[in-house]
Amino acid sequence: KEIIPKGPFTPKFEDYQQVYNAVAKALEEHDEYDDGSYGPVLLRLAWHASGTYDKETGTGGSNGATMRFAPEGDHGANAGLKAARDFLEPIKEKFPWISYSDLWILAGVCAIQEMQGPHIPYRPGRADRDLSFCTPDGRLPDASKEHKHLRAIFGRMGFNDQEIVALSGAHALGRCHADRSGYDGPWTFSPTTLTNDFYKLLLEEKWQWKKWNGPKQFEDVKTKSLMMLPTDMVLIKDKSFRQYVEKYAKDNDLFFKDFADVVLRLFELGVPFTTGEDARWTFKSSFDEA
Ligand code: DDH
Repeated sequence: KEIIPKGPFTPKFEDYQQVYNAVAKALEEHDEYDDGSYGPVLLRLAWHASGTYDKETGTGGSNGATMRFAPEGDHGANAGLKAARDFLEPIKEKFPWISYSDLWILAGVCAIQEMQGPHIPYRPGRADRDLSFCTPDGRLPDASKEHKHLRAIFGRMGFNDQEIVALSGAHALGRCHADRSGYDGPWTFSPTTLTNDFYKLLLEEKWQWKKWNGPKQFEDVKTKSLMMLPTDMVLIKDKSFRQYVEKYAKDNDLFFKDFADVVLRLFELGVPFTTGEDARWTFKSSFDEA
């Protein structure tokens, strides 16, 4: 006879670690994608789910997973993120008790850790919401803009200059796709391993405008195989931003510490947790000892 448990299933840390392990396994299995990993696009999904937060109105943020719906999924900034959402669909089927909103953020944490980044403490508590919660277009950064735009966009989420620079180190990972954003190319030579290379390359390479028909972007003079967005270049042109680029270029441990702190907060923006900060868990990665 089947034993039917009483009451709703209350998943525990071990259950979420199993979801983590399933995402990590799928990352390893699907090394045919892009530069060999879905990790970067999974991280971008988690960031674009979270980065819509507006501290004044309390709207947006990772609670809701409203990018599943057309208005938000079709925003220009979200072009290509369907690849990440589709990648996670079999995981959602296997663990139907997890909300899409919790799953997307857990996958972002997993992507960072599996690309050898720092551990990012995590707590569940996000609930999926309907399309009436979709945020208006224009809340995510526009790569063609200047320092004022960066401070306005990230200030709206509650982040300062140091935090903007720390978050931007994520561009050590992944690449731009001409058929998604219009921009093209990777920022670093190892786009599936998180390091402070983004900052080092910004400072150490010579950058020039790329001559092409696409949107204005920079290429490195030496190899012409790396890129920087106009908003990336702002981080060394603006004095206040630049001091942090210099710090992180010199000290990978400091970058990892500040990156973990600020990503943790990004991923929790606007989430009505019923648990305290002490309820955060740290998932074991493939690199941790058993
Ligand atoms: Fe980014 N990003 N991002 N980014 N981002 C792109 C790709 C990736 C901006 C624009 C772009 C962050 C901040 C900014 C990642 C993570 C993060 C692309 C290319 C554009 C354009 C998309 C495509 O063509 O596929 C701008 C502008 C900003 C800013 O103003 C600061 C932040 C804060 C993060 C983060 O994760 C914390 C990642 C990862 C990618 C690579 C995606 C991929 O598919 O590969």
